[in-house]
This record gives sequence, structure tokens and C-alpha cells, in this order.
Amino acid sequence: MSGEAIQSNELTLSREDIVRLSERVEGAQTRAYAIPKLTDEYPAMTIADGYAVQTELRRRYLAAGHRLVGWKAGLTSKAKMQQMGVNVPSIGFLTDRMARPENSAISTADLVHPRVECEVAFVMKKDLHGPGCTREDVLDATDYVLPAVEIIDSRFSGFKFDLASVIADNGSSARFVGGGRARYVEELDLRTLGVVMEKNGEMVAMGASAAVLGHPAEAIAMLVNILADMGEHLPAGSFVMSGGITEAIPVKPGDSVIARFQELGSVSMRFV
Ligand code: OOG
Ligand code: MG
Repeated sequence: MSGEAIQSNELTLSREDIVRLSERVEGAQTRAYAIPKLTDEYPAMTIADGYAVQTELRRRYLAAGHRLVGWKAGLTSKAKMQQMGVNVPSIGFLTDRMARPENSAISTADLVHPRVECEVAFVMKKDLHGPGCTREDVLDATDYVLPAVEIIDSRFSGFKFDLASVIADNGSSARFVGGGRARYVEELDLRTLGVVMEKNGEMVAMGASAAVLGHPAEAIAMLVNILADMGEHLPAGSFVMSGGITEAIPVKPGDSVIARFQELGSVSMRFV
């Protein structure tokens, strides 16, 4: 990744390019095929360009009747940053169409190359506005937390991308499953929760929640501050995922996955 240009906050894409790229990403997401990363065609694409494409993508889905249910922080742990070769966190939006019930069979036919990751999810009881949102603000605005598994699916060939491209692809968001046991934040130390991911009965990943920016609420504060840059806020009632604690594990039809969280119970699903 060529650093500076890509990380700048300047918009380089024209309105036409933004619409074109959002249509390209939407096609790949809804028909489940891989595309080259967008920076192959637009090498000067910046983070701001990535968010402009993501915002247009969100507008298109909402216009088509999808409902916004929340947001996600991504690339918030060292394990994820190293796995994906980027060094700045990102955010993406979550819709009703991405939610799957706990214990359900999740189709892989409509996904490109899905991977699963364990996350702590927050449900908000107050609106949050940035800039300047802090971990304390987040904890005060949280109704409860619950364990979640995110099923990410980069639409880029080989799961290879840079920050501008992955932001345009809505942070690889595809499906998510919340479950386990909802808890009030006052009852927990959110930094020290251990998590273990099992695939087909074997442990494939483990970690502790502090992996996410030292404290998962820190990731939500960062998300609120990025939303503020985009002229948005985090409304009460939102479901928010704070980012993968461990690296993401590939899944295929026939796999069953269970994520066990200390204090929060477990979340399971199978893939067909
Ligand atoms: C980007 C999505 C990152 C997380 O929790 O870190 C993400 C990717 O790795 O494809 O959802
Ligand atoms: Mg994630």
C-alpha cells in the first residue's frame, strides 16, 4: 500500500466515478463475484474516496428498501491489521438483510469467500455524536453488549485489498449473527474477556477483547468520530460491532462454527 496518497482525506474521484464504483461494488456484493481492487483502476484513491463510494452504496441499498440497523468497526485489532496488511481502522454499515439468526444454516452460495470472526457487539440506548466521542461516552450510551460472529466476505480477488478499496466495499461486511447472553457493561470488564473460536469441534482462533484498541468501547468511540466526519451520528437502538478480536477464519459448506465468549456465552452457526 502506497501510504500517504491512499490515507489522505482528500476526495479525488468525480461524482460520476463514485456512482460507477458503487454500482460495481453493489453488483459484486449482490451477485457474489470477485472483482479487482478498485485502486488497480484508480491508484490515487484515498480513504475519503472509499467512504464516498461506501456512502453511495448505502444510499442505493436504502433506496432499494434495505433498513440500516447499525454500524461496524473493522481492522481494530493487531491480528486483523496484520492479516490484511493495513494499519488504520475503518467503519462500515449494517443492514437488516445481513442479519442471520443464531444456530441457523447460513448459505455460502451467495458469498464469494466467507470468513468468520469473533466480536463484541454493543446495543445503544442513547444517540452519540462526534467529534470528541470517548470510551466513557460510549459506555454511558450503551444499553447492553452481546457476543457476535461477523461473516466477512471481501469482494476483492484473493481477499487482497488496500484501505481505500475495502472501505468502498463496506469493510467486507456480508452477514452477522448476534447471540449468547446480553450483559450490562457495568457488570463486566470489557478488556479481559477471553474468546475461543471452534470450527468443526477444533479450536481455530483465540484472543482477548483488549485486542480491540485496548478496549472494545474505544473502537465504538472511533466509529462515532468517523461518522461525525461523514456528517452522521450513531442513533439509539443501533447494533454496533467493535471489530474482530482474532484473525478471520475461512469457512465452506459443511462447516459448523461456535464462538465461546467468557461471561457472554456462545454463538453458533453452520454453513451450507
Ligand atoms: C475487513 C473487515 C475487517 C474486522 O472486524 O476487523 C473487519 C476485512 O478484513 O476484510 O470486519
Ligand atoms: Mg469484523
